Amino acid sequence: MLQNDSLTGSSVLSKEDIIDDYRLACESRQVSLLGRKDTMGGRSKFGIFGDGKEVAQIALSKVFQPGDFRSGYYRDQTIEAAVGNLTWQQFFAQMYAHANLEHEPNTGGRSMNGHFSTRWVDGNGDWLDQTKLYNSVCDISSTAGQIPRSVGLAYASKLFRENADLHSMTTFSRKGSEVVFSTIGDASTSQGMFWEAMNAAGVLQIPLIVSVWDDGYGISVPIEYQTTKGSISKALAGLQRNEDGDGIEIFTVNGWDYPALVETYQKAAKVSREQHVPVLVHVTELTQPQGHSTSGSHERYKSKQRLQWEREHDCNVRFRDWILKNGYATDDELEEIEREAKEKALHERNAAWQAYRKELDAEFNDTIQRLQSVAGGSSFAAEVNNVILELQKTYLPVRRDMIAAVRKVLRIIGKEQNPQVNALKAFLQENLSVNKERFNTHLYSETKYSPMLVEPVKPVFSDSSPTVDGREVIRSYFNALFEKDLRVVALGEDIGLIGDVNQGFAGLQEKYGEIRITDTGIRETTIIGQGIGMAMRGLRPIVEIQYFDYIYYALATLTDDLASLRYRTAGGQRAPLIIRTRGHRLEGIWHSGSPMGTMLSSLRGLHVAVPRNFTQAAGLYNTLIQGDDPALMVEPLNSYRQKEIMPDNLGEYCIPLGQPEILREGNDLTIVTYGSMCRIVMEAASQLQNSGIDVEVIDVQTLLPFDVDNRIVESIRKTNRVIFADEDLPGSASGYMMQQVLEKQQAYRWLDSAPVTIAAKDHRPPYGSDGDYFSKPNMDDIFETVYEIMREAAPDKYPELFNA
Ligand SMILES: Cc1ncc(C[n+]2csc(CCOP(=O)(O)OP(=O)(O)O)c2C)c(N)n1
Repeated sequence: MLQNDSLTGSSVLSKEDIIDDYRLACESRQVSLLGRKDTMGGRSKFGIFGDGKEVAQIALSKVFQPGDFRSGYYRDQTIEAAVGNLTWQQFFAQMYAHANLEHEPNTGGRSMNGHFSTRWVDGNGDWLDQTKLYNSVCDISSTAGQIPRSVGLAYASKLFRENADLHSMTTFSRKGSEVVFSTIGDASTSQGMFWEAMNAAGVLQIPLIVSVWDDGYGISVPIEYQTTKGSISKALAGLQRNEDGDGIEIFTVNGWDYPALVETYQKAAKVSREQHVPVLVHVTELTQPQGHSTSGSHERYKSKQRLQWEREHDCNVRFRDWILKNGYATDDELEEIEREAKEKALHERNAAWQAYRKELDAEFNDTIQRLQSVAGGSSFAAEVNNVILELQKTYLPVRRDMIAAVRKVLRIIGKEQNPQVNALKAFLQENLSVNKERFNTHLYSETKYSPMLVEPVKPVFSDSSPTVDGREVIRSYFNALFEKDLRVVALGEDIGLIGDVNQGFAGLQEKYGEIRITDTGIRETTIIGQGIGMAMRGLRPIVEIQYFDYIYYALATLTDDLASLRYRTAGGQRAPLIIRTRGHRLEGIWHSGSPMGTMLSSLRGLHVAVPRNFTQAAGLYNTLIQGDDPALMVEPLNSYRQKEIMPDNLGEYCIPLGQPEILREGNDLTIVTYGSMCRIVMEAASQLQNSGIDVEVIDVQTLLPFDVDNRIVESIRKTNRVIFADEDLPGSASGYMMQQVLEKQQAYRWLDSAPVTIAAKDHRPPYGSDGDYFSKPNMDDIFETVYEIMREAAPDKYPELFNA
């Protein structure tokens, strides 16, 4: 009678297990149904649910062990509940955007529903013991965006297994026995990220189990439009491992077939955990009982036949039939379970709603009372009362409504002087600050490990400090770092065997082994993903994007996943990954890029360092490696062969973030710049000196953060004139610097001349020295721009340079 005879060992299912599973499947279904109703009824803005995928997720969760990772997407509510990460009350709290970590610990109300996570960082900023957690990386909405980092999470297991020096990191790994469960919808496998990751996983041989929840559609677009042969397992068949060599294991199983699913996941987890083989589990014939999300109805694009087929193949219905057919429970018993599940879902939903409204209603009543007391003593009572009435009429008022009403009232009566008005003003300020904490925090580390708190240490030079190429400085720094910190690993294209295209790692693979300094395929997105996943597991990866211009390939992963991680978890997760790249001027359209503005717009949440040479780079790396934030380091591509004096204390000195350096003092005009432009600006400054113009040159060193102590305004106070110079596009990073200094530091107050930006031309720089000269700002441009500013201010002192 038992249909699960094929299940082996301790995992043979008992009747109790099966009934518990059915109960969970029913509860999960009920919360999906209720969730949709809640959105339709206006309680939440949006809903997306895991209905139709319950049974497969239960099967997966049976092999999900403490220490393993889920790196999935918005359908995974059943896995999360099954492993105990999610209560249904929390599920609803997230739907309501309950911005309170006690109620919504996944994201503190920051993400829409279906975005789950476990918290890894305790109140002191220390890592929790990940080997005891069912780790769940906070989901992102971008389809397939979860896949690149999954590679890194699984790759970390490989490092933990193969590098004995890491075996002491017992709160992160049990010698690499952790597997990573990644999940993805069938349509999202169309994304390049997915293909890149599957190939990388096959190459790397890592314990990554990718489940494709195949319900045949990506919103309305059917699988035939998405996937070659209409089947991801068929399309990927060439990766199937066989006796000839490595590859991935591929399983295909119907999503309504409970025993087959349980068995499949047992096999998948065993081979992956024990042998570090990547696995694809293609779960077919899944359904979407309520359609894609609350945004639409699937009746619009599914035929009647398809809808009928979905009803018949609903995994919960099939599971029920199987239980009955095999005598594990009677119809009455199952009905009782279904009734209880419905009740439980309702109860949890009501509890979530009450907890959510309780906070808001208390604030609402308080606000009304304060407004009323202000109205009482005001000569504008009628107008204030109108605002109160409007607020009282609001359906399910939220904080926005309350604070907007308070601000409106203050605009009406703000000039009146009485204790109530003052109290209302104070109330507003307090509220703004509480909500700032609620919604605007944790973009960067607020822990004791913030790189902003790293003690600066100055580089030390002595008579015996050698003068060497810049590349030798950075290589020696990496050598010192790898010697000192066993958690540090580096990977990227060409960094292993040849020590990177500019020799920054020359000889270091030989010294520290392939496991620590590793060549990768040409796959920028998963290089970043590999770094993110490793950093999430306590390692300190430095991953390389070979040339800055190629960072665009990985930009989606950088911005959606890495940059948002700490913020979207309200400080619960972090990935202190350092990305190393080389940029600014060299030669050619794809090797001269300095797209700093793009980085500044996309990468808030990362620190962005733009050192002018390798002495500075080494000190900035050393600060970043001690912090717990991610960062991008743009090394100056044309400086690897420039001579520098090698500091005696490499690996010890730390250059603080957000501290500009004055490279040259002057009284007439301030030039704010960074990176490779420093040298050109310094040359211009020295030539300008010959014309009697005394320029102050400031290297900002890091663009994020930017001059945290407002030192640049002090310079402008003295010179009263400023140029922001870089080689990005006009209005890009130079515009950002201008905003930071003129607006934030209020430097406009001290200006006697119009502020000016000097940037590159709008197009990418052509190849060759002439292309560079006529496209990027050069010494002559800077000289003349400065001179013209000075001439405009004092034409008698500075005669026309030459007739144009
Ligand atoms: C990069 C990106 N493109 C488009 C979307 C909009 N979108 C959200 S879900 C979805 C369909 C996903 O279908 P599938 O991968 O099959 O997963 P399912 O929702 O069916 O489980 C689309 C197009 C998105 N979230 N991210």
